[in-house]
Amino acid sequence: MINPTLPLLYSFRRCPYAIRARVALHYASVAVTQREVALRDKPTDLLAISPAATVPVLQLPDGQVLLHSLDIMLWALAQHDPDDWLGRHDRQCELWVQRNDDDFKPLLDRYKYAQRHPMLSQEAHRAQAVAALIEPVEQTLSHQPWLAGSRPGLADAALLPFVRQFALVQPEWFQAEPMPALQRWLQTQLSSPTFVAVMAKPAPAASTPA
Ligand SMILES: N[C@@H](CCC(=O)N[C@@H](CS)C(=O)NCC(=O)O)C(=O)O
Repeated sequence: MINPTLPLLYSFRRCPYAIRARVALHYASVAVTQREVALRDKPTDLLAISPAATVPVLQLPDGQVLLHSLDIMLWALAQHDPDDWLGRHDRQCELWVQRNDDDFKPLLDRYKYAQRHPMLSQEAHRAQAVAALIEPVEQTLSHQPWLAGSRPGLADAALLPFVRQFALVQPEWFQAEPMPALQRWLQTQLSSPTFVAVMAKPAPAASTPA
């Protein structure tokens, strides 16, 4: 049953964009009704409000619709921002997100689905992804614990699900690589109560009694 007084979040559990939106909503303690979407069978009410029909989408009770993960994050932080992530949302933070979304994500997809891009070996795809984001993040984190400095911020949450995906492609290779700062940063966030909560499996839809 959908509660019309709560924002409605169309989500997909494993989608990195949806994960970053859920992390921000959870951090901001914003209650939402969450609707898990099957990407191959999108609900008609999602198609009606989102021309691109991507997830996440957040529909607010006043009818406003947020179609991008970053807009959902910023909206959530505007509601409540207990550790002042917005205070550290500067040009550098924007550049990290841009580098992640525009440069790293397509390379990550090629590394993940290397057999669909046989002009390069999987190792070569991986090396491109490392150069685009992984190496610069490791360098930054080797002299400060978080991307914005001494405290976590929006960039850490925004990049986390994508770096997680990268780590999961070849987990043994990832663990063996000398990237201690990045590995610690990733592990700290993956074991945080917020991340654990947002990755909980959605409850199955209630079945109609026979
Ligand atoms: N710019 C969007 C991108 C979202 C996106 O691409 N989500 C993927 C899933 S991870 C999606 O919905 N793809 C559409 C599809 O698979 O049909 C955002 O930041 O929210």
